Amino acid sequence: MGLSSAILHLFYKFKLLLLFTLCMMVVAWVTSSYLVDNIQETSKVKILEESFMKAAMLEKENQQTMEVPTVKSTMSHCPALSPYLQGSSKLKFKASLTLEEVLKENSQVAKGRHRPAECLALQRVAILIPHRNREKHLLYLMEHLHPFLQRQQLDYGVYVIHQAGNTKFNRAKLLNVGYLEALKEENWDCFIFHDVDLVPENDFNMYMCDKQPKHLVVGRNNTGYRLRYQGYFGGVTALTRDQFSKVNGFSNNYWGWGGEDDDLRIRVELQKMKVMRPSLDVARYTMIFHTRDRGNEENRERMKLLRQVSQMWKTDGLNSCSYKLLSVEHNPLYTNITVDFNISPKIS
Ligand code: UDH
Ligand code: MN
Repeated sequence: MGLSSAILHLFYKFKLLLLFTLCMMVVAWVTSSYLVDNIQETSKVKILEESFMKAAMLEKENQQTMEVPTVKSTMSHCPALSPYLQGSSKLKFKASLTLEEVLKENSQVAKGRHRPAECLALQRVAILIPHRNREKHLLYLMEHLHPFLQRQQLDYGVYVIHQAGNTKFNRAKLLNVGYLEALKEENWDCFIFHDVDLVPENDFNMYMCDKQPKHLVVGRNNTGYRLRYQGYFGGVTALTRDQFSKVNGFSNNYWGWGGEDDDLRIRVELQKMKVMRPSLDVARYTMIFHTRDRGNEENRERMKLLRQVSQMWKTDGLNSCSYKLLSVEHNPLYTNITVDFNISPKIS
């Protein structure tokens, strides 16, 4: 082999090597880019997966918050003074008023309860009405009270505590029952103890509790819109859950008419609390005319009982209120609680 052919052979080998190296480089490049792509793909999938998980979790969290009554968590409190108040109104009591009419006017009330849709009410208020044989008065009160309480933007519930049978009427004990039974349903902040025949004339007379027990009937039509007497604490009063429990509620021992409201005032004073009253221009009521009821004759024992309040209040009241619960019915306009006080003296 000559020199030139040897050089040619070497050159040929070199070309082959170059070709081989080039091939190897291509193979290496293809595999490496595939691998890199693969790695990138995997991390892309991972990121996507993670974001999916996050989104799913967020949605779940959102759903969970949606399931809780969102009103409570997102709404702000109602203003101190409701924008719906109208002030004084001339009350009318139509003789032909029917339950159907009152129900129609108050279709938004269910089980005697209502709360504002636009804001969180400042207080949860239970209205307790002692009752027997005053159906027409109850109808008039429902007609006026529901719109009145809604204009005040309250979260409220109405309870009528009905005394079964015809034994002597006991207003105070019925109100104790109302307090105890209403608290089984809801953690009410404030209790309004309300006669069935007193209709408020001015919606600036707020049905809310205060730092001190409140007396709301400063004036009424049948007393010439004057306080009946110094210290009068009857008709309609407002006490917080704690104020009422502090005095051990009403006495259970007042059968028939009179004295139980004075007894409560003495209990309040014994606890160093002070009765407060709104101003006379708003705390005005119309009492639907009535005569004395059978079964609610004047209680001649009341003066004697009133002299013993300081010895009695601790053991006579909420903690000693025994009764037979006959029924709890949820009517559209109120919850009706029927009780039997078979231990009371019979009507003479
Ligand atoms: N109540 C009843 N049924 C009764 C007795 C009393 O539902 O049979 C309730 C009702 O909520 C009433 C409250 O107890 O508003 C107080 O009783 P009341 O209205 O008889 O007391 P008031 O002081 O009247 O208003 C006393 C007798 C009125 C005699 C009038 C004569 N001029
Ligand atoms: Mn009355």
